[in-house]
Amino acid sequence: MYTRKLFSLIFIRKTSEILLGLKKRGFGKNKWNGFGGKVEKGESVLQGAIRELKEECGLSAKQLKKVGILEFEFKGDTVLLEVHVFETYEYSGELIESEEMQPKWYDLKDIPFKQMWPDDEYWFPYMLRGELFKGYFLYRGQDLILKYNIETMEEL
Ligand code: 6OG
Repeated sequence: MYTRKLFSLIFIRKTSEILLGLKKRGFGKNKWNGFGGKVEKGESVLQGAIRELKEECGLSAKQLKKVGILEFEFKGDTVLLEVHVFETYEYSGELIESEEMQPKWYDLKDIPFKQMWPDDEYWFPYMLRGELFKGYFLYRGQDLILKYNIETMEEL
């Protein structure tokens, strides 16, 4: 029996830059990623995304566009992570470092894939091309992808 856990993952975009955060603690520590986290009981994925964005980097977003859904399985583990990926070009507020994340703008040419989850290198190109996508990744531990699949979607 598998248990599915819902997460949000948010990327703030500019034409040629993307905002990433260096995770300072917990799952994915020392990796650059978007902002986000577990969706809590009683909130939608979108509400969770807006909440996490504000908590982790101080920025507010009214509209987030869902661009992808990722499913992660870790061999030998019955928990499946379902991560809903959002992006926006419109935000307000002051960028701050939080206890969880150290934010930094990256030029799209300099995305630090070597210090990110290995799956990112596979699906980022879809997001950067503006394609909607669904992806599945089977990991062994947290460094090795045993199997993956990505497809583009008409809608999510
Ligand atoms: P908290 O533990 O902070 O939420 N996440 C992943 N992101 C990528 N790019 N690859 C993965 O491969 C991921 N697994 C989880 C979802 C964890 C945050 O990290 C994302 C959340 O935004 C395995 O509550």
